[in-house]
Amino acid sequence: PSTKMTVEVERKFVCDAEIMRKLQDIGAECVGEREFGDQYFDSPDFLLTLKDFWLRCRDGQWELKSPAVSEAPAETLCTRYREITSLPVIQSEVSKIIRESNCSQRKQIGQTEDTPICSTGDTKWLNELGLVCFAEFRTQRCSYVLEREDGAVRVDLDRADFGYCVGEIEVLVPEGGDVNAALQSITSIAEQLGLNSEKKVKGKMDVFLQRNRPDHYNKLLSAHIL
Ligand code: V4E
Repeated sequence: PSTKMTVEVERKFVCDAEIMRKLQDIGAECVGEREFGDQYFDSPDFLLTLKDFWLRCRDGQWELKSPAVSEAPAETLCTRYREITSLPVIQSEVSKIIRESNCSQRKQIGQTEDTPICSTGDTKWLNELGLVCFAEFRTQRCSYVLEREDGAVRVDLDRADFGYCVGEIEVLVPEGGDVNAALQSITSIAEQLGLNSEKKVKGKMDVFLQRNRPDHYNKLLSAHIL
């Protein structure tokens, strides 16, 4: 399986009524609107998300986001996550985390060291690793692209079905690529859009958990994950 990975560098922002006009003014091109459904999975004791790992199925496409390590200095407004989309690689990474934790802290929940990860049934591997869906919601997304000298920057305007709107300026950097350049592009576009808030903006997951899973939300807050 392909192990190609990318790092997603992203800054969220609060959308105002003027945002679409502002995007057009700075030369962003609307590349379409779509709707998708996300399901996020974790163990009942939050092993993945407490490590800042986010396992998602979006309309049948699996993705695992994990914190990216990079040389670029820490920056509070932008996040950096490594993204894996190959299901076998995702299964192997997730299995490693769950098994490591089972060995060190948790009671065995049925599987042994050499349990094969089976992908024949859709949910079999999830069951074998004891993973359950903890968040499910749909999003309507308007996407814009800004072509810059050093590559494309994407701006997504999201509306989740539980009534929360958020914008994201995002650059995908191939593993080993220039994260600093991506941070600079994002900062410069944020300035052009007149986003001058220094506060970190909540993502859809923040708001979903706060409303629907307060215990999980508080655990992640205490662990400084959200
Ligand atoms: C990484 C993460 C989560 C997974 C969802 O990531 P996000 O980019 O927020 O969602 P979305 O729908 O825009 O995904 P995309 O289409 O870009 O793949 S949920 C929480 N986190 C961690 C996190 C954080 N700690 N702080 C901020 C500002 N964002 C995310």
